[in-house]
This record gives sequence, structure tokens and C-alpha cells, in this order.
Amino acid sequence: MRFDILTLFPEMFVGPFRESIVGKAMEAGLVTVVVHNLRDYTTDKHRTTDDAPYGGGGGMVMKPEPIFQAVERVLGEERPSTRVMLLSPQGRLFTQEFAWELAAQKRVLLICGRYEGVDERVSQHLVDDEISIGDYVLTGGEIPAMVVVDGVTRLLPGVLGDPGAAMKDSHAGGLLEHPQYTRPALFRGYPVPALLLSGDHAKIARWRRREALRRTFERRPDLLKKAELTEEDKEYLRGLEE
Ligand code: JFE
Repeated sequence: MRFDILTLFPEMFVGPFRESIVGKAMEAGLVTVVVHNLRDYTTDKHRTTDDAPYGGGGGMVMKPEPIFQAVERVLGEERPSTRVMLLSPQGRLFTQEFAWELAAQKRVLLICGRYEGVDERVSQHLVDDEISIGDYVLTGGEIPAMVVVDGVTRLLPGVLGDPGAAMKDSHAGGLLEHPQYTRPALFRGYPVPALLLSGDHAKIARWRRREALRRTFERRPDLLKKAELTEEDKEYLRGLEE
């Protein structure tokens, strides 16, 4: 799979992509990530990428010309086989389901805005989808683009050691993960739950399921509406409600 990223701050991506599973996946040839400087697609003497908003109100807006130029020149004939996405607080929420959807694409191009946002004609006439990584406002689309590349890359075949490891993770079954422990069994007087040391795998599986249900009930009850629940799960949850 190939990602192209359009940004005014290409240097922001160097560290995070080198020091991560994404970097390993790039070295292994499982994913290609190419970062393009939007300023290279300006045509005026001052290499202008932003301007004041029509209607006033202060702040600056990204101009459409460099973005259209960059998408056309980077993609060429590949435009029809590429998902062109704009990171923005107004976008469709990036969920685990959306990550799986993007992992099935051959090519994804991510446009990172800055300032107060991007001229609306980019979303109207160039972009296939707008993506938001959550309901908070960041200073630009670069960190959201890193989040999308990271979340999608770990789903690609061969990226995580064990095939299917990605599928087992949090939100895949629709519940939060159960707690995890490692050695030592007693740390500063805090023990690992004795049951996990028992070797009784059926008991351990039931405990993990119940811990996952309990945490989801306490922290993210909204997730329970969509989760796949057995009759035993539902009975356990009824006990928690009291
Ligand atoms: C840009 C900005 C003022 C946006 C209301 C480009 N999930 C998510 N949070 N923040 C972003 C995405 C994001 C993405 C791209 C961005 C924020 N900004 C800043 C400033 C109003 C804005 O939209 C510019």
C-alpha cells in the first residue's frame, strides 16, 4: 500500500515514521509513505500557500491552487485508484472500522491543512472524504495524518508478527481490552491477580472476558450497544447495573 502526504511541514513526519512500526513496515517494503511539500506546488514568487478569508474575520485559509496542483501532479493517472482524503475537525470519525476500510485500498493521499483550515473548494471538488481523528481541535492535519498512517499500517498483512494479531485488538470485538500483567508477580507489594498464575486457562478466559465487560461498562458504556455479547455476557452486565 502507498500513502502520499501533502503538507507544509514535511519534517514533522521524519521522527515518528522512522521510530515506529511504520518505519519497520517501510523498510520491509510492506508500505510506501511519500511526503510532499505543498510549497513546491506554488507558482508565485513568494511561494504563497495561504490568504485571508473572504468575508473577513481574521486568521488565514489555505489557498486551493497549490493543493489541486499537488494532487494532480503526484497522482497523474493513479487518481482514479486513489482515495484522496482531507484531515479536518469536520470529517468522518476515524474509527477502527474506517482503518480497516483504508487498509483495503491500494493508494491513499492525505492532505494536511494548517491555519484556520482549507478553501472549501478542496473538499467540494478534489477530495473523496474528510477525516477527523476526534472531537478536539489541533493546530493542523499533520498529527491526524500520522495517526491514520499508523492505525492503517499495523493492519497490513505481515506488519505485526502474528497474522491476525491486529484483528484481536481492542475495539475489534467491540469491547475494551482486559488488564494485562507481566513479571514480577509481586511488585512493591502489588500482586498480579492469583488466578492468572493458576494455569487454569478456562478460568483465565472467563476472568478476562468479565474484566473487559466491566471496564467497557464503566468507561465506555456507549460501546456496549454495538458489541457482540453472549447471554452469559448480558447476565454479567445485568449484575453490574445493580
Ligand atoms: C487542520 C483549525 C481552527 C481547524 C474548525 C487544518 N480531529 C482533528 N482535530 N483537528 C484537526 C483534526 C485538524 C485538521 C486539519 C486543523 C485541525 N486546523 C486547525 C483551526 C478551526 C479549525 O476547524 C487546520
